[in-house]
Amino acid sequence: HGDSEVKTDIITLTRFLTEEQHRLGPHATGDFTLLCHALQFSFKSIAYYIRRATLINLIGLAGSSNMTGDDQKKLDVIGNEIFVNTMRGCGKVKVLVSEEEEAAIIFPGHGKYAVVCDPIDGSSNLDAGVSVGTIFGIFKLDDDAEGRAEDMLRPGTELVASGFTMYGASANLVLTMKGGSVNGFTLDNALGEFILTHPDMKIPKSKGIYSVNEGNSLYWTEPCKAYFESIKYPQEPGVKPYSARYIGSMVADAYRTLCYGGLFAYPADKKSPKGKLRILYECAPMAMVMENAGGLAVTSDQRRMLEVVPEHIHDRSGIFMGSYNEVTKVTEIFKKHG
Ligand code: AHM
Ligand code: MG
Repeated sequence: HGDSEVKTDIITLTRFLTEEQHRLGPHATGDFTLLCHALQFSFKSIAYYIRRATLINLIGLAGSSNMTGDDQKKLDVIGNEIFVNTMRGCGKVKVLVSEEEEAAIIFPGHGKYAVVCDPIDGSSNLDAGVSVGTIFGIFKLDDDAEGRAEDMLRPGTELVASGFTMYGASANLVLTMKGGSVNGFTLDNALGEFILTHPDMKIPKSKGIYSVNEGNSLYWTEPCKAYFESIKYPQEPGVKPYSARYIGSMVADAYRTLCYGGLFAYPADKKSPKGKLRILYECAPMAMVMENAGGLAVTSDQRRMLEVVPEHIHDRSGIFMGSYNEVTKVTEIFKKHG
């Protein structure tokens, strides 16, 4: 390579995936690579529609609500349709679980993979132009699996890959594979390619930032109250209280936490004893990203998030995730007050 000012030897997601496939050796069939290509197309499409939302008047209610009774926005519908269609079209997916679909979708054919997704998480923020994102996880099915919703009731430790795309100032894709590192890609709109911009992301070990919906504090359990008190009113001389940052869009809060460190929490509380966020397509994929970046993710009863097995595809859990030392502190305080 020469010293021209234009960087010509860039690593696109396509190149990254091809190199990964070669690294896995000759027995890798390329099915996973094809599935990832379909995924990246859905991210590009969703990014495109979000960007155009105000222009083509997509903002507003679609006149339907999803199974949990939330108002469903037009973009939610579109994001879900894009996702379902790309996953069906790639021929590699047998089962798909989406936040927007009450039942698991079973595709005919020989797909070996199962995909979980929240096509547009944080969509209540869309009208205000706040960053939203797509969260996804990929499981590999047993060779003889027929494809049933029950196939998805597994712990996050069995995810072969997971990640999310944040549609912000640019579209940022964070991808991690089982036992691997966390890599960040940025969509170059002109090239239409995700470019590796954040290789081997590591979450800082400690950081005095907390991210939680403080408006729920009336309903918090005693250990939960004790933890947040401890970081807001430190007792040791010279220790500064933590800063609060809460966007209310998990992907954006998680991305900041990954980049700067700190703690993100959506605890189970007296009003929502199971928490708000969904295990399969919100908590587990994020937990895998956090752990592979050197952080931690635990439930409200301080179990490792990735080991939780949901009983139903839409089950929820409390979650505390982020920097290693910050999550460890949560666990210590919960044990003391539990
Ligand atoms: P959604 O899947 O209906 O968009 O809800 C999930 C979102 C997360 O992005 C975010 O972390 C959380 O809900 C915010 O909830 P709250 O408004 O209760 O703080
Ligand atoms: Mg969601």
